[in-house]
Amino acid sequence: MKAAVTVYTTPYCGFCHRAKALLEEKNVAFREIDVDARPDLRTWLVERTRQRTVPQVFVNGKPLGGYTDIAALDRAGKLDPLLDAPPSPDDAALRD
Ligand SMILES: N[C@@H](CCC(=O)N[C@@H](CS)C(=O)NCC(=O)O)C(=O)O
Repeated sequence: MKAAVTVYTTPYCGFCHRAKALLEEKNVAFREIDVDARPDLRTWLVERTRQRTVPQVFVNGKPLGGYTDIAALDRAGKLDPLLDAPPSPDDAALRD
């Protein structure tokens, strides 16, 4: 899995744990950013994803949504190809 994966989370969030577990099952390395005490990042995430929940999973700068979204992509066989694609300098920048 070559993609650059970032997961925005909060502690005590069941969907965050499930998203991370799915990625860990696939041996995907990912960066986790805790937005619990970061209202600035929360605001940016809403602007970027149009969603107000965590987790928010980004692959090579592209927002994929939360756990149910990546699980649906996985069931459809569409997640692994995204995770196998290497990052490019043109990828949208993320915040931390
Ligand atoms: N379908 C979403 C549901 C995510 C969700 O409901 N997350 C909760 C935390 S586990 C949330 O963000 N609630 C609103 C909030 O914390 O502000 C997913 O699978 O990621």
